[in-house]
Amino acid sequence: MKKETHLILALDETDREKALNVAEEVYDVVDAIKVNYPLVLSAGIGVVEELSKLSDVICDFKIADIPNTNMLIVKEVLKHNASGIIVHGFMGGDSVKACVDAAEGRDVFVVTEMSHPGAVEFMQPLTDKLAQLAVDAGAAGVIAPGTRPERIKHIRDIVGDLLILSPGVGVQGGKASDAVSAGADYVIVGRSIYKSDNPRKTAVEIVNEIRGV
Ligand code: OMP
Repeated sequence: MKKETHLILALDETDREKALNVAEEVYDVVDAIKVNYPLVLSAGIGVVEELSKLSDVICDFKIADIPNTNMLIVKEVLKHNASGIIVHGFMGGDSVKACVDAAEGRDVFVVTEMSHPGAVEFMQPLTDKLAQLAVDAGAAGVIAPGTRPERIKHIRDIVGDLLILSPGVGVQGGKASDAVSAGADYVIVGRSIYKSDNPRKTAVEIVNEIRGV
């Protein structure tokens, strides 16, 4: 995945045509496009391959199963030309390792602590272990909360030079420049861009904010 603008678009738009239009508008100002269940369930998995003609695509399926099922899911995802995949870590090291092995060099990102308020209930007490698990399993990077820059700093201390991708910027209240200053390699932004009247202008504004850091 390239690292030019440090911005990843979260394309959770469920109208296929609208989603593809937004992707066409912003693909050259983002480093990757992330898809999640909302778009894939509405448009079909083929949308991943379609988007991959414009950009690297990260499949955010937050995989959380036994190692064999995880392996099968990752292999299916890769058939559609995804560059990366997001997995949970709380199932344990064997389940994450199964994803890394099945990914055959493609990027696996492990969720360490989510960006929403509820993440402090059960995830935050486990964040350190999940971050260490990502390192031990050979993941390419981790997901860390763009809503809590101090937690990004903390997670950076554990994961060393692994990539940190931080969602929660924009509608959830996080600020791109704060996340990058705290150590995020990329910020993930969804609604602020794809719901904007001018998605490209909004994306460029975020990129400029990041460049100011
Ligand atoms: P917006 O809140 O619309 O910018 O979208 C954020 C995107 O990042 C969505 O696709 C979420 O599913 C995803 N996300 C989080 O918001 N918080 C997390 O902790 C993790 C993710 C993720 O794994 O991408």
